[in-house]
Amino acid sequence: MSELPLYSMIIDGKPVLAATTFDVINPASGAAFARVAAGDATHVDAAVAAARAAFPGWAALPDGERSRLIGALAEVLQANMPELMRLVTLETGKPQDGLNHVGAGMEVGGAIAWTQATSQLALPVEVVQDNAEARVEVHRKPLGVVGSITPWNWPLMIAIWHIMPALRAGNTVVLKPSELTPVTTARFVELANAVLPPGVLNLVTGAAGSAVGPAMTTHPGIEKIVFTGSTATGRKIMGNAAATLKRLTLELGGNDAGIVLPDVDVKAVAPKLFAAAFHNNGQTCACLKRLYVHADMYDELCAELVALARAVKVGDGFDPASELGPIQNRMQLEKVEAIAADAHRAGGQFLCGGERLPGPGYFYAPTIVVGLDEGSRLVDEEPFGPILPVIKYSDVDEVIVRANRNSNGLGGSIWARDLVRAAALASRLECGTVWVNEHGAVQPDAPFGGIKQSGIGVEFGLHGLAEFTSIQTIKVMQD
Ligand code: TXE
Repeated sequence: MSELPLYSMIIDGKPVLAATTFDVINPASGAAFARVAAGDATHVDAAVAAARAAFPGWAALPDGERSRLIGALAEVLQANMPELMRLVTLETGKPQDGLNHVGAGMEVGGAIAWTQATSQLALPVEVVQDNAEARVEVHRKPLGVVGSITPWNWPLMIAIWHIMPALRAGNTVVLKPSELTPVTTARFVELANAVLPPGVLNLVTGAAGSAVGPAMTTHPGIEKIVFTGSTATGRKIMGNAAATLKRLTLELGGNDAGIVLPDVDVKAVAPKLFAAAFHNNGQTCACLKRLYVHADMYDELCAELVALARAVKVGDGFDPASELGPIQNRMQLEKVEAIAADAHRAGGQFLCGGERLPGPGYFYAPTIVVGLDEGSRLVDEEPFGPILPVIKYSDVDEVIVRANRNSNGLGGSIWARDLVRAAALASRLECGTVWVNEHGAVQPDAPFGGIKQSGIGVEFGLHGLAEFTSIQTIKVMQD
């Protein structure tokens, strides 16, 4: 019998085990460090039943009371920050601090900040007519049970992004974390259930290929699915959700372009560009994934980026010197290797990296490739790993067209000293968020989401909160 710690599901406020368990791997060692209950469709049924039973009471709470309880969840996260940070590093591999401070500390700290901010959001009744004839009010009502399906790259943070607005709006939740990173989420849901009424937040864990995800997306008792993950899985979820006409928020992949104009200070922007592309090993939906650089300073900027890539410290996330950890899983490492092999075949020149690093874990050297254009996999697909194509351009109007020639539309950035020109170019990029002189930074009050194949709907702020509600219009005639 294995001595590994065992994490249970949480259904109706109680820990629930299953007939079997599955192992969770530490990507820095390739070895299992925990076991998790391998749930199935019957557990989804039980969790949905608990969430449905809890819904009327939770939805009927005074708004201020729900806000207070969500504020209490922020305190729970804060009080357990060291343990949660340790679990984040164990299951994702990301360093405790990390390149540009993007690591486990940011993940748990961000979870606290988002929870606090979401506790303060409110969608008051909107009055669109109030005169002698009639009063017309627009009310926001909770949907019922929300199903949340999360990925492995930011497991706790993304769970918080899903759960908190759902709860704030008065819904109850059934949450399924990625089979690759269920542990931090399981611990958080356990802690949260000491604060929330039973059934308000339920956790069902499933092994790879289990029936848990499909059972949620087809379940007649779930009103909405909020999903963050790949475009391919997003399409399956949308198909499965059709029969019950579920509401959907889908935050899918991105292949964000960054465009560097010739007026920049190369030495000043290089570290910012490097961090935007390589933080969390490129495993963030809104990492900079295609870098277009003007011919005037192309060689100079490439040299700066290569120096940064060679200097960055890759290692175990618990080593305080590590800025980048391993890639989170073997499948993703192999995907990065396949895209690198394709880049070689397509004539790309590797200025650095291009290989695994020694060790039992899934480590890969930060890699910069030049000499490729659209039409190669490395430029057209998101590698979701530490490999960046740097692409030369000479005409600004043309590069906007090239950047837009991609099925993704999550984020993009313009890097320039002339901010007026940069802002004008920003509005021509086809994506949900454009940054000028930064890339990928999100905040709890600004909507974030993709267009084209990058998703449907937005998260964060009032626009994000509204997606967890339905509208009821009430018209009262005045005589
Ligand atoms: O994601 P999946 P994977 C991208 C990245 C990566 C690729 C594949 O390019 O290489 O996705 O990663 C659950 N019904 N992103 O395979 O499959 C699954 O259990 C319901 C971008 O890990 O999308 C997990 O909980 N659920 C992304 C979740 O979906 C299903 C972050 C995500 O898994 C399901 C991560 C089904 N049929 C990867 N099949 C981003 N947007 O940031 C799987 N799942």
